[in-house]
Amino acid sequence: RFLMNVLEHPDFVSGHCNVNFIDEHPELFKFKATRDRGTKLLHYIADITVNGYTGTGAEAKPNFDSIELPSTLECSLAEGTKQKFDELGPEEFSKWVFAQDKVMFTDTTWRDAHQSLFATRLRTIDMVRVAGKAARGVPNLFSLECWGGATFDVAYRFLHEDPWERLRMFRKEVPNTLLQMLLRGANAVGYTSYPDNVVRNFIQLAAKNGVDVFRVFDSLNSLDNMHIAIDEVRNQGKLAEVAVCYTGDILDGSRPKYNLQYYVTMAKELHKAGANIIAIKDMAGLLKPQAAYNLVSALKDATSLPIHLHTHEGSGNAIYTYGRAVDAGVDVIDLAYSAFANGTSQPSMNSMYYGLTGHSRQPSMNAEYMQEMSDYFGSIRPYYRGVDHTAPYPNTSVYQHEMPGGQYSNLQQQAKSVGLGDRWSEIKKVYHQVNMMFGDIVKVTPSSKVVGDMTLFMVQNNLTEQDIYDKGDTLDFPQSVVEFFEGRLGVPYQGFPEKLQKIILKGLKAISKRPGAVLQPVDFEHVRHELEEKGYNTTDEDISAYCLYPKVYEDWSKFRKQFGDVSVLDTPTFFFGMNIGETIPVTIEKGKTLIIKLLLISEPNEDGDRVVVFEFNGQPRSIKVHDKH
Ligand code: 3PY
Ligand code: ZN
Repeated sequence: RFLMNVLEHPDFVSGHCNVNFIDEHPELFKFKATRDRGTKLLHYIADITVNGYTGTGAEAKPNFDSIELPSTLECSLAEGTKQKFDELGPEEFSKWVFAQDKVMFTDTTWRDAHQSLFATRLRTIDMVRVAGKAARGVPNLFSLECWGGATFDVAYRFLHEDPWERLRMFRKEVPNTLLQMLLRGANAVGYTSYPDNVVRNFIQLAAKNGVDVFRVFDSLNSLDNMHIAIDEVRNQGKLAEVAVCYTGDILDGSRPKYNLQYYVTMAKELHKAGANIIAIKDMAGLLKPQAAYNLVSALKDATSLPIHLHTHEGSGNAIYTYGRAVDAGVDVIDLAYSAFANGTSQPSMNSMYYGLTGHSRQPSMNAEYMQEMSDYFGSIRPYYRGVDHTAPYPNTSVYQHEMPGGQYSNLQQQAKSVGLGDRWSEIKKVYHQVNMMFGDIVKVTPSSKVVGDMTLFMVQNNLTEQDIYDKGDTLDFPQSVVEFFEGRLGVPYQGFPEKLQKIILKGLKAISKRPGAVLQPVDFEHVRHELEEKGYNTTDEDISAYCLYPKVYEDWSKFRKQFGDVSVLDTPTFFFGMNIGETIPVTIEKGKTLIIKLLLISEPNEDGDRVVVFEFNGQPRSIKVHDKH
């Protein structure tokens, strides 16, 4: 180690050292407690075994059934939309999609399905294991939605993974199908507005690492907040799929704010702004079947772009909604394998395929293989039971509360964590009330989070709507709510409710420009230097992640130093640790597998520390862990 310290010392490297070099540099004798990859993993396993996974607590690892792997297809990889797109480029590809008679499917199993069902916790290892099989067995999809939305920060924050690495693995495994991500316009993959150059840089890197289709939306349907993203996606030669977020009910004449004309006007504006495809983003599952028919028909009349419809099953009507949309000529629809479908997720791809039997627009798919894929996802879903709590049956209350599918499971968890778990029905009602107080806004990340924060604030403090108006000047509103009324996410359609805005801002001035226009550009080289000094990675992707989520990125970097790359652990071990006497193989890289056996766990000493003894590649290894119970 001493020799390494000398060899790595900057003065030694640059030749600035004399005979007193060693005497003048006492730090050469400081040896960093470097641990090898295996030892770091043992520390993680020991900690999880003793203390449990954060948020779900210690539980003996259950006896899960073995994984049902889809069969290995010997057939060569069929060409798909990726080759078509690379050959035609965005404009011509968009025309090609428009000209298809058959409806195309986007598979959301890898992003929105698990974001909506179990708080985005699906680990890379469980996806990448079968991504290549999906590419072979289900090759004629429009796209795989596998990145963006909440997956970016959750990967770092809760799964201790590198989301960029996940994307690269997908690209390698799936060379024939377009890879799609969800991008929150000026909010990128975050919950706030970012400087324009941060958004552009992020898009450049996402494109470089493998994203083909960027579904761009804004949480207030503000085109102002999407221009930069659309422009950069187009600069990269990628597909700009731009979304109108659907809220309210075009069939309800008593609530005319978001009527059919509103969506038609917006779709035309998106076309003018450079969209290659128009997405209807029904993030809560509010689009009723007849409304879908009317809306898709109207948008098909209004623009010459393909229409890609996204919805959530929640109410139980979504597959019927898709059926009507297909009748109206929708070009692409979003679905997930059955085992990850329904509830707050997308409708089942398997069911939809069969549901279109006899319909002239039924796509040609390998239904048996889709079933095998679903069986696989069904076999790994129990691993996530610690976070997988949404009801599997339809709930039409979504038509009242209008909470996005991706928010539902998260807000419920959040409510539980602040002791409001038993007031969930009330929370859903107050959520609707808050939406109306805010002027009936589009609710999707991050605007939905603002409504959620205000809701929890009111329920927790037992505040009625009237209380807010009567004693608002004495209340300390959540930061996200104050920033929202300052205009930091932009301005909602038809503006803010002035009376409430005044109460919440307490004299603070709202910004009058697009949020991105008032944020200083970031100096990426400066950030690189900062990360270097802190001893973190300094790739462009790391810098981008740090610009979006400084604290999350730093915590992840520290975690990595301490525990290494835990993404290589199988999911039961990741969440539950090991049982005494159990042996697991851990492949840390191709051809390098560690064999780990848990031998015993001591009683805690008076400081609360336990010793966890493993057999590691045949050698005994003891790890000290503080028991936090
Ligand atoms: C996200 O922004 O993560 C969403 O899924 C919105 O629907
Ligand atoms: Zn969604």
